Amino acid sequence: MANPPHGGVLKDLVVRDTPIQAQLLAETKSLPDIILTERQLCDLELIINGGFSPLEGFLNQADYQSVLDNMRLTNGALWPMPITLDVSKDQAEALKIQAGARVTLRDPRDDNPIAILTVSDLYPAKKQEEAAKVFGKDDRAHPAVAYLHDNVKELYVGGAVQAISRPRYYDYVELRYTPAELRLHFQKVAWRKVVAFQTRNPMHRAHRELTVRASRQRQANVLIHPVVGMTKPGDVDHYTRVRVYQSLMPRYPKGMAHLALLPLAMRMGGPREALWHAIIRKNFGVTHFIVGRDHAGPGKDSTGKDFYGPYDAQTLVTQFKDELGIEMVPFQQMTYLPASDEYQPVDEVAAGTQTLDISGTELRRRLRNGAPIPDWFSYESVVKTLRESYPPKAQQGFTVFITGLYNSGKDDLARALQVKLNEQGGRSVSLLLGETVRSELSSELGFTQEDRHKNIQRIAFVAAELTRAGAAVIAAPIAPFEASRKLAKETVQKTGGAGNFFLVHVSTPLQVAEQTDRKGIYAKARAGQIKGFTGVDDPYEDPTNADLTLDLSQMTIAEGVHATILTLESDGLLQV
Ligand code: PPS
Repeated sequence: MANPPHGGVLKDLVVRDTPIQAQLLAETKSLPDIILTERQLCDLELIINGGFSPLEGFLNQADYQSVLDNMRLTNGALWPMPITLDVSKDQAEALKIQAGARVTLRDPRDDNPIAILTVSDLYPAKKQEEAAKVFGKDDRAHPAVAYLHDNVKELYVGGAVQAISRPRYYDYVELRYTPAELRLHFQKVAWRKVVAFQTRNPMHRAHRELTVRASRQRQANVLIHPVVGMTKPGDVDHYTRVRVYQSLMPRYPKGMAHLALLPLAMRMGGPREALWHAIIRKNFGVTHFIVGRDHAGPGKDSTGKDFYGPYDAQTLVTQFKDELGIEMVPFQQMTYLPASDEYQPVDEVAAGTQTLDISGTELRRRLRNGAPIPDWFSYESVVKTLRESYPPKAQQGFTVFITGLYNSGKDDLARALQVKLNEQGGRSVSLLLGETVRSELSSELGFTQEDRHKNIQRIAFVAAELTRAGAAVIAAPIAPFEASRKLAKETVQKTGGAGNFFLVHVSTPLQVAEQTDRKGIYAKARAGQIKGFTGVDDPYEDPTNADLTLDLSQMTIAEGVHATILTLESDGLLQV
């Protein structure tokens, strides 16, 4: 028998509203729409599938205040996290949101109607109070507090929802279980006691050992229940993590453990979040829940101190032990004992015993450098998956962005660099010369500042996509404006990841570029036949932040290429 849900009844609104689904769908045609944010969609999915039982919608003002003050709904049910639907004032006016109004809530990805909300009330978000009461302090270093101030609109809409359909997914569909489906699964495989493990990170040997220990202690089966909604910004993406979990599952004795994905939007709320996680797991039919060190911890505050103590979450969950209806399995951090080749919670390790650990930062460093990750820390299959998603520098893409005056030698440098990188091998090399881009991508653009900016952003877009795919990109436009170059760098760094962008300034003086211009373009510009020519009657802003400055009147192209190659090498990109 699976654990009864929080409040006694599983609020599976999809099942409840299936008989009137056609009617609701027809009604959506005449209703105003709210296109949900990613976080609102995660919340709504768990409202309509019963993961957030006993909620049947987004909190009204009285429940919101009660959750902030007492971690309870006004009916007394324990509920630590405000689940609110935020809208802007303009949106509320435009959609005529007022008590009694009905609004369609739509999936932002495909516009599908997920539910209809009947508005109970519209009230102001108390952002500072919410931050202080729910997350401990109004400090933007906390990701949920930053989200609250930067993303959450000023008004909350309360009200119950009627479900139309679940959000559609194409990824890992077979691993996504609703509470009802998971309960059925437990029944099918005859699991009476289930201990759930919550995670937003890749799992390694320590996590496997911890869950096996919890299972032994409580004689319960194991549910690996990772969050695939929103986690902490900067976390490993969920595709990689799910592949990691899948590769780890065969490490459990057959039939002992099961993997199911949870579309939760985490808040990193430490103790309150742990309580919330436990309630959610209870709704999924789970009987035991692991709370480890620094559960759902957001890291350091703006003064460099941890937001929460490492075991605050355990303390809070213990406080509500009797009414919670799901048993916490507390754990201290696991550590490796090389002498006995086993993992133990740190509090159980005898004084003087040698232990080994690899921190998250150290793991990222080893992935970046392709350094070994020992067997005692992780499994080969897990490391392989991580290395595919986080290739070492030597396999990452990069962009060399060469800027300089017309006929400064930048094109010759770019071509020679292409040859050298082709000789090196290992990457596909793409050359984006100014003239190629102008004819293939930007043929309708002229040479106003605005058009030049557009041209550079198109180059940046292409370079970023190629860099992300692991290519070596050499771009060589004039790119006379600092602001355009800065944005290009940001685009490549954001999309291409890893920050592999190098700005090379070919600083050959105008006079030399002009003297050696065999095509006579400068002469035409001087004669007024070409207007707004860079260096003649249009500015070139010298870069202030170039990674390399090469005056090709003072060195050969070959020397310039060597210098560029050495820069790439020093960054670890060319290591063999
Ligand atoms: S920019 O500023 O980065 O968008 O310029 P870019 O795309 O590199 O284009 C340079 C080529 O366009 C020719 N051309 C001009 N350059 C600068 N200013 C003006 N007004 C201008 N008009 C035309 C210039 O000769 C370069 O041609 P290629 O074919 O590359 O030699």
